[in-house]
Amino acid sequence: MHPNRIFAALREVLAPDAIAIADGGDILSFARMGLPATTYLDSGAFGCLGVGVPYGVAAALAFPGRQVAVVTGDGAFGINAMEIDTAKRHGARAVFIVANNAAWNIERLDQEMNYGGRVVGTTLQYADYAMMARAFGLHAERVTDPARLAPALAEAFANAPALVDVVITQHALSSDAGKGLGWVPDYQALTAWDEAERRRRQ
Ligand SMILES: Cc1ncc(C[n+]2csc(CCOP(=O)(O)OP(=O)(O)O)c2C)c(N)n1
Ligand SMILES: [Mg+2]
Repeated sequence: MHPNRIFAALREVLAPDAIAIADGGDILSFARMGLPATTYLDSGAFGCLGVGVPYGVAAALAFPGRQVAVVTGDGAFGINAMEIDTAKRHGARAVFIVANNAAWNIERLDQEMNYGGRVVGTTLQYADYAMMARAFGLHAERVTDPARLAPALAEAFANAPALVDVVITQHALSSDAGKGLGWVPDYQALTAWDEAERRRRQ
């Protein structure tokens, strides 16, 4: 499944006042282009991984009447994944959407494209994050069929806090693919935004 399917499905289920949060590598670049929300938080210019889940918990507690959608890479999710327990215990009704590509993929792709295909330390496993979430008492579903995405998200928002584990391909090229987020652009966080800013300034 292509990661952009997640944003297409979110467009079907998010209310206009929804709060959207993104965290990860490639999935962050895709989200910056495709996540439909007017209230939006992410890991900023330095791309500090791990903020997604705690941002989601905080946003859901601060705005209990609004949908909170956290789209996070599986790598980024792992950094603060335990905080789904906090969400459950404190009734923070966020929906955590794990873009599960079994990799720190923006780095894996960087190694594949720019380091002679020597992939070292950047693969994960297609772990069952839905099973993990159920262990903490969250509603959860693992989605492999794109047709199931929008209904799974709707059910997640109805039963939040919830987690939707979406199995996606490693072979989708984001606008930042190939640079591994190793360089911080001069003006804007996303390469595509930085290039637009340069054109604007000329
Ligand atoms: C705290 C921290 N450690 C390392 C990095 C470097 N880094 C940027 S993106 C990335 C991979 C993220 O993997 P994942 O969250 O699974 O997203 P994907 O690229 O697979 O969509 C890494 C390791 C970072 N930005 N922040
Ligand atoms: Mg990943």
